[in-house]
Amino acid sequence: MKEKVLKYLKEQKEYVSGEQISKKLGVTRASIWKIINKLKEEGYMIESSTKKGYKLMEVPNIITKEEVQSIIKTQCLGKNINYFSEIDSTNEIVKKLARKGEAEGTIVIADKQTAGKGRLGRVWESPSGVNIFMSILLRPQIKPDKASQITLIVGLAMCEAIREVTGLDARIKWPNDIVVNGKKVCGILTEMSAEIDCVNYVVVGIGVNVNQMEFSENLPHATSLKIEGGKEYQRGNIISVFFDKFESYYMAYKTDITLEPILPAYKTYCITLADKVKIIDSIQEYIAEPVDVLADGSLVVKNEEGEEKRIFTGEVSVRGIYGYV
Ligand code: BT5
Repeated sequence: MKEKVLKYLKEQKEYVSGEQISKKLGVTRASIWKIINKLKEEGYMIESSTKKGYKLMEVPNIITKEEVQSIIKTQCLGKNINYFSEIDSTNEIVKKLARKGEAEGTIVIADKQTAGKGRLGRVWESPSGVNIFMSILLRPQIKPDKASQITLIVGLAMCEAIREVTGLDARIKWPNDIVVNGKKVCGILTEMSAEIDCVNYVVVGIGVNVNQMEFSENLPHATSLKIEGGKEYQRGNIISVFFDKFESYYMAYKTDITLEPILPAYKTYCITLADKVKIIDSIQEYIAEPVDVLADGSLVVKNEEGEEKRIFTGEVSVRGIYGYV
């Protein structure tokens, strides 16, 4: 009921009486009063006047279940939102839910992670109150070798969401880091459970540095939207715009299992295509000229001997020749 009251208050431009809310939502005025008090405790500024009723004046920068539910506009994804003020890793929780049979589109959001993970066992810095840590459960009917393609779709949707909400020139470092002014603001970790020829489920975990102002010394390539944009951003807005975009791309992808429709936009924002890169694989490092990103998500590069090579996600690291991008 709390999310319904919140949504209703958000829709009203003027004061609305307790009686109106209770009639509209079919609950007693006493429960409305309790819910309003709870919302106030969470930081919502709600003006109450005995004559006029209630009016929502300001929304706090939080990403609780009710806040996200009140702004998310998706049709299929995000119908089941689980929120934790503190958790080890949102990916781990989604994996547990997946094993229990939860439906596609289930989301786990956390305000803080105590064991946030990057790829290959790396650590993802996850302090409280400032960033987005969320994971999505997907159950696409695809072969396991296609799962990494979903990460590119997520990267594009988040890059576009960041651009739209902040106006910053966010770019994608192939395959799916998002950078602003050459530094990383978002990382994506895709994990899956699969049989030889079919995927049981995919978990996409996304970490966005939204309002963090300082990073550990060992993270020279990290930045946040607030550091780059010089102002604070509502975390909920970024989540909501992201889901708008991601849902439409993902639904289209599930029909044809190709990245073809998103490639033009992906390439527009892909900073890796802009300049020479250093390719680091398990045996060697070499400088190459980026050529293209293909519909299967691979990156085509030309080495210094003029030979073209296709690089698949997960096989190698791609760096700028003078730094991270
Ligand atoms: C990633 O790994 O970029 C994937 C990060 C995914 C994090 C999300 S948060 C929600 C969900 N739950 C999880 O437990 N994880 C996901 P990778 O490309 O391996 O980058 C990791 C490297 O980035 C680290 O080794 C650090 O060098 C650096 N790093 C760590 N924390 C960072 C941060 N907050 N911002 C930018 N860089 C960071």
